[in-house]
Amino acid sequence: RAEVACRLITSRQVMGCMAPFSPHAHKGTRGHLALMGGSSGKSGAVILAAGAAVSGGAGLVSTALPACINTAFESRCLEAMSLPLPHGEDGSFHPGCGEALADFLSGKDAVAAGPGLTTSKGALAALAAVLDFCEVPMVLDADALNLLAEKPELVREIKAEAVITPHPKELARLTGASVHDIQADRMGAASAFAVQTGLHVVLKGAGTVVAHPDGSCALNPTGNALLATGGTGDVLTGLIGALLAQGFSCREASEMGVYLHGEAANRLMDQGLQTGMAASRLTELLPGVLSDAM
Ligand code: NPW
Ligand code: AMP
Ligand code: MG
Repeated sequence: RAEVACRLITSRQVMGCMAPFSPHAHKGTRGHLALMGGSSGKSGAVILAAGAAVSGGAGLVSTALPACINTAFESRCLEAMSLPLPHGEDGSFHPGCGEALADFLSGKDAVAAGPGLTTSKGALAALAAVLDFCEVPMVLDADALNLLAEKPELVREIKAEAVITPHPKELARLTGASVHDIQADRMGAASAFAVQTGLHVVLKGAGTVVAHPDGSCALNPTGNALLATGGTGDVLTGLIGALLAQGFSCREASEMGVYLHGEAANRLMDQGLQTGMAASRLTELLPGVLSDAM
């Protein structure tokens, strides 16, 4: 087993990172996040990610999604804008959405892609367009990672600096290793993939590891098993996207994002919550957690 340099993400490192913003700030100076994902049956994934991006401090959030979930999105997410695009019979993006997505990315400060996307033909075309046209930092999660696992050559299409946020099974699909082997050496697995691909790798699960392209690793001390429910990963993606949109580097946004996300879960546990944490409860706490990090 190769030696991997690993440090702990500390409160001292993260708390104080969020610079108080100028009194002259306006929504156009606070970062515009482009979010892409969602499908029929998984509208919640983009609703959660967009809500977390708003609570994570992005000035503007715009979401490109299949039109069939637009009403659900707009009724649940009042602060974010949406771009409804043609959908196929499978409730995912229509394969012809590429050009519209290229226009959609114009003027955005960061991109988050993958929550609820599916791995359909249309989803693949949508992801390929995003990878092709994105020139700003991005975070890729969920089905964006499952598509990269099916088409490894797409990893080379990533031109921008990028964070990926796999859970162990998603990293297993990407690397071809078993979940068992990844879990047996989480730092080694995350670090090797970060070095191989040049991506910042957030390997999620108890004891989240963040690995950077130089091979260095950071272990996140926050978070707890309240997070073991559907949608918490989608919240993390929106939060990291919001931090990227506000100008944090991939290295900073990945480490701050996992720390602050876990801190929100710790505060809920401190309040006495022991089970049944809806992922949206994290989002409700994020503004307070981020304010404490100022
Ligand atoms: P098992 O059961 O142990 O074999 P998938 P997904 C494993 C969207 N969502 N340690 C575990 O495997 C997402 O955004 C939509 C070890 C588990 O069963 C995606 O687009 C929601 N193993 C899509 O659904 C809310 C671990 O992985 C399997 C692990 C599919 O995403 C839910 C699940 O992985 C969801 O976010 C760990 N820490 N964590 C919505 N409301 O719209 C996971 N596993 O098959 O990739 O499915 O992660 O649910
Ligand atoms: P996902 O699997 O994409 O929904 O992401 C789940 C989120 O919850 C990630 O941020 C994980 O790190 C976190 N998580 C899940 N289970 C645990 C656990 N037992 N302890 C700490 N964090 C967890
Ligand atoms: Mg997930």
